Formats: sequence, structure tokens, C-alpha cells
Amino acid sequence: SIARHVWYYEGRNGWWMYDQRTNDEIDQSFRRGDRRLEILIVGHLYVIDFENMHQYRLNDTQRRRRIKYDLISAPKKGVGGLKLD
Ligand code: V3L
Repeated sequence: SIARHVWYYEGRNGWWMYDQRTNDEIDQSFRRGDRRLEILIVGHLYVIDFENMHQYRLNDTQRRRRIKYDLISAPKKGVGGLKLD
């Protein structure tokens, strides 16, 4: 089936869509009912915390970004740090 909703993480003034591989892993973990997922993102281990809807680096828990599950057409800055023009 074609996904109509995808996962986003918070940027400075808008939301970034996760890259597809990361999105798929988050999706599978959420559907399994996991409370949290540990996942490698651009070479760093991150926690996806489904209870609080945050992501943060495992060894740098100060930095916390909100996450959301929203329509694929929702306003966004880009995908995985790559800006849309
Ligand atoms: N996917 C890709 N890169 C990420 C992700 C992720 N899920 N999480 C963090 N980073 P932190 P503006 C973001 C990058 O949270 O202008 C954006 O993708 C993060 O990149 O302290 O603020 C943009 O590339 C940051 O470079 O672990 O909206 C960039 O910020 C670095 O990991 C600027 O976005 C540290 O983030």
C-alpha cells in the first residue's frame, strides 16, 4: 500500500521528513508497539521515544527534538537535512 503518513523530526522553524530507511524502521517499531527504538542516524545512535514523541542522541540527552506522524503532504523543510527548493 502507498503510505499517506510519514514521520517527521523538528527543525528550527519547521519539520524535516526522515529519510526513507529511517522512516520505515520507525514505522515498523511503532506498529510493533515498542515504547522506544534505538536507531543509527547519520552515524550516531539515537533514541526514538514514542511515549514522549521525541528523538535524541543516546550519548547527548540534552538535545531533544519533537517528532510527529503526519500527512506526507504536510509542510516540511526537506528530507533528512536535504532542503526542498
Ligand atoms: N535525520 C538526519 N539528520 C539528523 C536527524 C535525523 N533524524 N536528527 C538529527 N540530525 P541533534 P534546521 C538537522 C542532525 O538533534 O535549520 C537537520 O536535518 C541534525 O540535522 O543535536 O535547524 C538539518 O540538517 C544536526 O545537524 O543530534 O531546521 C540541520 O539540523 C545534527 O544531526 C539544521 O536544521 C545534530 O542534531
